[in-house]
Formats: sequence, structure tokens, C-alpha cells
Amino acid sequence: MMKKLLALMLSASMVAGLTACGTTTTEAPADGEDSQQETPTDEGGDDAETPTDEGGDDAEAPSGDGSGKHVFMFKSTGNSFGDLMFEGYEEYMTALGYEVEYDSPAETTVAAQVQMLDELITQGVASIVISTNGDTGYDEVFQKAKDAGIPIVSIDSEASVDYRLAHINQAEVADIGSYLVQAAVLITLGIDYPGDGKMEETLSSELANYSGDEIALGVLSAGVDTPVQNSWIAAMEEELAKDMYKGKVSPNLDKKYGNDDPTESTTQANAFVAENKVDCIISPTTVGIAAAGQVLKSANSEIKLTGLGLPSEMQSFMPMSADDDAFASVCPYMMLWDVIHLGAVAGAAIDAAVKNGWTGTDGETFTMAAFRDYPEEDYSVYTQGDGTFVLAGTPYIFYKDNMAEWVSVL
Ligand code: RAM
Repeated sequence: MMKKLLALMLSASMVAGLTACGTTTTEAPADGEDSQQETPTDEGGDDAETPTDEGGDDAEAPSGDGSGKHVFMFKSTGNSFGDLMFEGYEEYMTALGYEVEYDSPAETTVAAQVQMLDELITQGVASIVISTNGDTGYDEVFQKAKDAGIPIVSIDSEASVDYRLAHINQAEVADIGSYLVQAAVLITLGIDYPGDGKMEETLSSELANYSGDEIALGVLSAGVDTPVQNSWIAAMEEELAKDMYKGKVSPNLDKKYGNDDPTESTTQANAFVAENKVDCIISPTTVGIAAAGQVLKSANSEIKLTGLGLPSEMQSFMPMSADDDAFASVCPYMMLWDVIHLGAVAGAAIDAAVKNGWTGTDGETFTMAAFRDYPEEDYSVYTQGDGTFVLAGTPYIFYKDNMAEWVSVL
């Protein structure tokens, strides 16, 4: 089940990495050599060249001309992660001639998103891509969209399976949970990133010889109800239930919630420092990890940090060169995925829905045109639990060997 974690180098190796990591749900491109492919912009808006014309197998007749406003809604404004997803979505969609709009509420709440959605649906938008703030509370407004024939695709944080066509999954939830715990324990043990695919085996042999105090991990999350962070925390708890951790690492995560707000996240990170009960904080949110980085650095704390972060926001808290001592920084290594590409995949799904009748049903496929360094690729819909998903990528590890390359990208 475990997919490979990649310490990713830019351009050619990005394509090669994705090819190597093709999964049963995402078809790998036929060949990986075409790292210089142009973005959809360069193909022009000519219908004959759009990915939709290559068709999914069971695509129906085009359901519309795609005119109107295509909305991308993140959890709230002021979050670079959302901005970067929108950057990818916008670039992909505008290259195909669509009109797009970035609409996110100021507050990271369900109510704020619902109110904004209601207004947009009344205006008659053409489609919605959304990262939600909660599991419940959207039924009425999503039903209104459904009645109006407005397709909904969720990204980053899931929307209800009853109303979305599919969820664009950044990477496997179980993998993210496992990697974060493994990284946090390795970091607590003072072990540098051991290399792609080597975290679990390194950890298992290190823990077998470990006889020190039980290691305690903290989590600085986003909102208490945020679907995506909660799914990752559940996956972390499953990882901690594995035999290799028994008696060595506490199965109980000390959880605090900063609500994806820099000030609240700083308060919660300060609480970790004041309580001084955990060895390492895992922050599965770009807002939380950056706030914790600042707090731990300023306090000169012995508590270490890992999680999901944007290289551009973490450069003061991470090693920036292969010669650096990773443990001189509060966060020796961390993870994320290509957020810009993720947003573009949502654009390709919307394009397929609008032009080609793609409904996000199990087994359906859509073709995404070449985008930046990524060659043209087919994405297949798969089912997990009650819902359908499209897998956009693989988690990447950011560490001293590649941080300098990535700070200007993500
Ligand atoms: C934050 C958001 C988002 C999450 C990323 C990693 O910016 O909470 O939901 O996926 O971090």
C-alpha cells in the first residue's frame, strides 16, 4: 500500500518521479522524457487540441460550452497554500479559455463558506472547486448547486460525497499519516532524512535498539472540524498502533488546534513550549508549521518540528544547504506535494465535466494536458469508502539537499 516518498528535484526528475510513482489509480504517462512540454497556454485555446477531445472512455456528449464564471473556493483568504492551488487552477483553466474567480471567505468557518456559496450559486456560476471547513452544514447550499446543474469538485479538504463529482486527493491519506509520524520519531532520535523509501526500515531498526524514555508527539492542526487534517491525524494514530512503536512512542498524540490562523497557531505553539511535554510537534498545516517554526526558534526550544509546509515559508526554520547540520534548525525535514499542479488537476477535472460530461464515477478517466513540467496524463476515478477520488500526486520530502531549489517555487 505504501507509496514512495520522494525527495524531489525539480524539472526532469519531477516527471521521472511521478512516472516511477504511478499508482493503480493514476495512469503513469507512457514515457517520462518529455519534461520540457509546454503549458496548456502554449497550445492555444483551439478546441481541437484540448484534452477533452481525446475523451474519457465513457464520456458523454458535451454538457455545455463552459462559459460563465468558474469558482475556486479555499477555506479562507490569506493562506498561501490556497493561493498556490488557485495559481495552478487558474493557469490551466485560462489557457483553455475559461473565466475563473478565486472566492474564499475571510473566516475559516463553514458558515462563511456557505454564505459565499449561496450568493455565487444565485449569481449562476458555471462550476465550483472547493476545499471545505467541515464535514457538515453544506447540504442545503450544495443541493441548490446540484439543482442548478453546477458541478462541484472538492480539493484538499473533502466535500460531501452526495454533492461532489469527485475529490481531488493530493496524495494517499494513509501515506501522509505514516510519513509524518515516521519523520517525527526519526527527528526525535536525531536521525537525518535517510533517503527515499528508507524511513520505515531505518526507523524500525532504530526503535528496536531504543531504550530511552517513551517519545511523545504533539500535533498542531488547523480547525478541530477540518476534514483533511482530521483524516491525516487518524492515519497518524493508525501508524502509531504498529508494533514497532509499542513502549517506545506514546500512542496518544497531544493535539492542539490553531485554526489555520497565524495568531491562534502561535498561541498553541507557545502552549507546547510552556507545557514542555512533547519531543516533536507534527503540524499538518502550512499555517501551523510556519507559526510553530517561529515560536520554537525564538524560544530556542529543544522541541523539534515536522509536518506539511511550504518551502518559501519555512526557510528560516530549516536547513538550506547540503552542508548544513539539519539539527541546528527546528525543522530538519518536512513534507508537502506540488500544490500548483494539484490545483491544475482540479481544473482538468472541471474541464472534463463541463465539456465532456465527466461525472466523477468510478473507473471514469480524464486527460490532463501537459502542464509546466508535467506531460499529458490520464487520471482515473477510484472509490474509497462512500466516495470517489482522483489521485493527483505523491508527497515530497523537503530537506537540506533540495530546500534551496524549492523556495522560489512553492
Ligand atoms: C494548510 C491548509 C490545507 C492543508 C495544507 C497542508 O494551508 O490547512 O488544508 O492541506 O496546509
